[in-house]
Amino acid sequence: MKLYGYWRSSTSYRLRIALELKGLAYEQDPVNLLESAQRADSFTARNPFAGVPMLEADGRDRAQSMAIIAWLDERYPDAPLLPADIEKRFTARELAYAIATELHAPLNLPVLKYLKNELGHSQDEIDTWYRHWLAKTLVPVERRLAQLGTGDFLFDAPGLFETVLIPQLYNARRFDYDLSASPHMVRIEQACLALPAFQRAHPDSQPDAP
Ligand SMILES: N[C@@H](CCC(=O)N[C@@H](CS)C(=O)NCC(=O)O)C(=O)O
Repeated sequence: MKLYGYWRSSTSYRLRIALELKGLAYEQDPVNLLESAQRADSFTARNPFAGVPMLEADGRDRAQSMAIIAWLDERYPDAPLLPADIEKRFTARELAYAIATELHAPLNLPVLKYLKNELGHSQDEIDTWYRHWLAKTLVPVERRLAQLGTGDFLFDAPGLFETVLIPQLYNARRFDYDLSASPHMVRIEQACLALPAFQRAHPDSQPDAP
């Protein structure tokens, strides 16, 4: 398998965590987003979404991180990312999809560039935008974790939820989002970052990290 990603892209980080948790071997071919390599004809011919991650696997170029992760879990059923219990699976998806669908979209690089270049917003205004949309989803996620009384992980071991949460917390810290009122997420983050799978997937461990 070959992963086309970018070291600091949260969706690439998300997919690396999934690959690592499932113990799957993969090569990397970095795509430099700062040089707009994702929009090169040679890349969009393979991935019309013009973004990362893309996973070359079983003779196909696969886009969209959540679809890729679901495919990996079905294709390689060992080390499942979702619990066996249907209600627990629901909870993991409820929280993971909230982050993947509602939080990621307004914070994507083209959105931030549009705010800056087309609408002329300052970096301070963009940072405020970023923190606003982080809170809109991270506050209810934290409340749900408190209701559930979670420990080091959502359930017994890290899975889909942690795969999606950890990259978003990495971004939240980059934008100085205040996590002091989010003890459940912070505890889960600390427990995950202590594990080799998450350390190998971390942006700083990637071949294209500066
Ligand atoms: N829904 C997509 C989103 C992918 C995405 O937003 N990728 C970003 C990096 S995190 C990207 O490639 N941005 C560059 C661009 O859109 O020009 C997924 O989950 O894979």
